[in-house]
Amino acid sequence: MSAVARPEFAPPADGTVRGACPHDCPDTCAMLITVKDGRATKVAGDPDHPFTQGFLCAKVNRYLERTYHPDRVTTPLRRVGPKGSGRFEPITWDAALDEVSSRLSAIAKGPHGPQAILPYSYAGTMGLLQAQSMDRRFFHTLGASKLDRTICSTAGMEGMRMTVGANMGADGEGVAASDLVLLWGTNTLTSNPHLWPFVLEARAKGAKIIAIDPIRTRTAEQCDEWIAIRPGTDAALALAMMHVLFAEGLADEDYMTQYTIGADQLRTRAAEWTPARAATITGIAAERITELGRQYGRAKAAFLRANYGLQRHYGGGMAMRTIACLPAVAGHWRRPGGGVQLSTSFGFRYNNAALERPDLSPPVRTINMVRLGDALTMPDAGTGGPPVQALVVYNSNPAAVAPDLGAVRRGLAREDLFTVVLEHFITDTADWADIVLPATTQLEHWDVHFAYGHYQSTLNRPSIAPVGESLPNTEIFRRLAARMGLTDPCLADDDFTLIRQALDTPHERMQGVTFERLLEHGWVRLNVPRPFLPYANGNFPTPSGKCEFYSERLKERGFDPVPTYTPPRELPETAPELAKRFPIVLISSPRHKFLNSTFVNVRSLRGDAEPEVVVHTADAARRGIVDGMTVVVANDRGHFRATARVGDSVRPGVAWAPSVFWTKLSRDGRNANDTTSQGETDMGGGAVFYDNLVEVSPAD
Ligand SMILES: Nc1nc2c(c(=O)[nH]1)N[C@H]1C(S)=C(S)[C@@H](COP(=O)(O)OP(=O)(O)OC[C@H]3O[C@@H](n4cnc5c(=O)[nH]c(N)nc54)[C@H](O)[C@@H]3O)O[C@H]1N2
Ligand SMILES: Nc1nc2c(c(=O)[nH]1)N[C@H]1C(S)=C(S)[C@@H](COP(=O)(O)OP(=O)(O)OC[C@H]3O[C@@H](n4cnc5c(=O)[nH]c(N)nc54)[C@H](O)[C@@H]3O)O[C@H]1N2
Ligand SMILES: [Mo]
Repeated sequence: MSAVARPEFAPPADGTVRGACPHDCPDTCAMLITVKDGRATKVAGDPDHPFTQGFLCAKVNRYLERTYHPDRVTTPLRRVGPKGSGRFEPITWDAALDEVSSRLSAIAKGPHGPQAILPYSYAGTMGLLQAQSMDRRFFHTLGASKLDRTICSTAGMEGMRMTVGANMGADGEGVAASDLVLLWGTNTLTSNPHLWPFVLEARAKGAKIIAIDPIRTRTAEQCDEWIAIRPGTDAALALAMMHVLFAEGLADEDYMTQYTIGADQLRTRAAEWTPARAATITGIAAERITELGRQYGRAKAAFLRANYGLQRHYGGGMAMRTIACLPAVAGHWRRPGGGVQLSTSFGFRYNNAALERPDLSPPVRTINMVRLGDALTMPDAGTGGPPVQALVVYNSNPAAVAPDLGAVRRGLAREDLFTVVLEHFITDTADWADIVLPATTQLEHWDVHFAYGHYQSTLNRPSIAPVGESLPNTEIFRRLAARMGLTDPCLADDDFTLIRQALDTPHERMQGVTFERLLEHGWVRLNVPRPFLPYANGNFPTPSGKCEFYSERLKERGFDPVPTYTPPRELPETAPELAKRFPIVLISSPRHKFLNSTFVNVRSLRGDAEPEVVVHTADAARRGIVDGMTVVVANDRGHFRATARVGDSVRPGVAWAPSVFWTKLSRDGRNANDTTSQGETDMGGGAVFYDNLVEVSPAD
């Protein structure tokens, strides 16, 4: 039985429904949705939720405009124009399921077998049901290729894992108790806005707030100081800070003795990293580095909020691993308000294996999603295996967000590729589909959520009936499985069964997180104390149980076992020839009112905006670029047009292209990802979006 059919859980005609913001953001807000006559009329943040604190962000405040958007896909669609034209005709669900199942079955039984089918999804919704449950069971049972979901965070995650043992850091609620907050490679006010009240609380009690970012973002503007680091050089800064901590007796020797391994090796390594040496690499004055080391060492509880921006470079894994050593050197893990947070995600121990059923999959190849361009254009998909003949996309918009879009588009244009897209809208990716299937939004389906910026688990109840004929992803994959004759009973589990399976875990941090409590309250804090000090007394989930300054695992994998600086692939000093033609590092981090490429088609959020690129005054002058001029941003991978914004909010040699635009809403059908590369990070196979040399020139 499908979830939508359970009368006792049907959305009310009138009232307030508890939901969860589904978006890929650390904040995972608890939402309250007001419904009148079966229509959602208001979304608000839950005032009782400790992290949401009653407000939603600029984007999700517009969730109703998105849900009831006139462009919502409301029926299944079949392509009628040429590939990529975005011309479709409505068809029935029966016809759509027949066509998709017969095409997939034919490919699975064909000469290349089921591995010629590639699922492609990311975090359009972060909900466990709609993002990683029935879809996985379906593709595992089919024997499709697997997808390595690396596009965002795997480098940093791996870096954290190597040092502290898991991607689980300090509790953001603790920031309020901090006396020094380093916002390191994160644009908090844009990408993690619900942390900001805690930052302000800390500042009101006297804490200094410092942003470490090549760009003076709106967050850096609000900080006490902006440290304009050169892109991809963060490990050098962290090593020099440790140099100061060791040299000036500011290290917590007792903490290191009890809870770390490799302190001597780290001390020796840090000794090589004088502030003067780090200054030449990071572009930060040696005196400032020395002072930062002292501030960090003398603080009672320094909170280091690292985020994913700094790990979108080749050395991103090692950079995060290195930064993650700092709180153990200075002992900040001991105190509320101290420590490092990249994520809290590993705090959540749902039963993912029960949800995803990896045991159903035969041994198959795995394709790294950041290499989608190669996977679709190379005869062996870049893996030495069969070509990709069918692509099933859901919760993602790769024709806008994947690197090296030129290659991605060449792949999507293949006449022999069968492309299915489950979507709310005709996105850049849906334009290339053979079949589009209408998906429900968060207001229309059930889900259960973890978070990566706090420690509350959240339930999402549907507040309205599905718009048009849209269906939850879970239901679409259930129906496809049935249509294809796949008979494993788990392919028929309904959404409530899935929720119960996700919550069926013996892990101690999940005790008390039950469906009943979630139904009643909407959200439940994990079974951790408040404030949660995960490593105050060691207990690192590493093989040694200690914070691993020295990592045997890294050594076995051929890495330097001790923290080091791994430079980006594309900086003038690492690629001097390339840099002669393309001397500027392009950072294409999120635009304030977009969520990756979601919300770009919401009028009140995009307005008439077109792609922009912020160029430093000195770089602009040298190129004859003036503010407002149309420029071309280019490298050997591709190019895109943008309006130049000239100023001093970026470091010289750095440009910023706020992203991720829909290419079809841009003036030349391109965006910043026409220039980014399919390269992978040192660890985790992650994307290197900001490791990207370009030239910026006047358009004509
Ligand atoms: N409004 C909004 N919020 C979002 C998103 C969105 O698109 N829009 N995206 C969501 C997602 S998916 C994610 S992963 C997070 C991402 O949010 P964050 O983790 O904050 O990451 P980014 O926005 O990619 O980059 C943050 C900052 O890192 C800086 N940066 C780039 N390279 C370097 C470097 O080498 N060193 C240092 N120190 N800084 C560097 C950038 O200039 C940028 O200001 O945000 C989530 N929240
Ligand atoms: N240049 C550049 N590129 C980037 C980034 C950057 O900073 N710069 N950021 C990168 C990062 S950090 C990330 S995480 C990725 C994000 O890339 P994606 O995960 O692809 O995120 P979105 O672009 O938001 O696209 C998500 C799509 O999922 C759809 N969707 C949402 N909910 C559902 C649902 O329930 N069912 C179905 N079927 N569809 C749904 C939405 O309508 C939307 O079109 O982009 C990466 N790309
Ligand atoms: Mo992300």
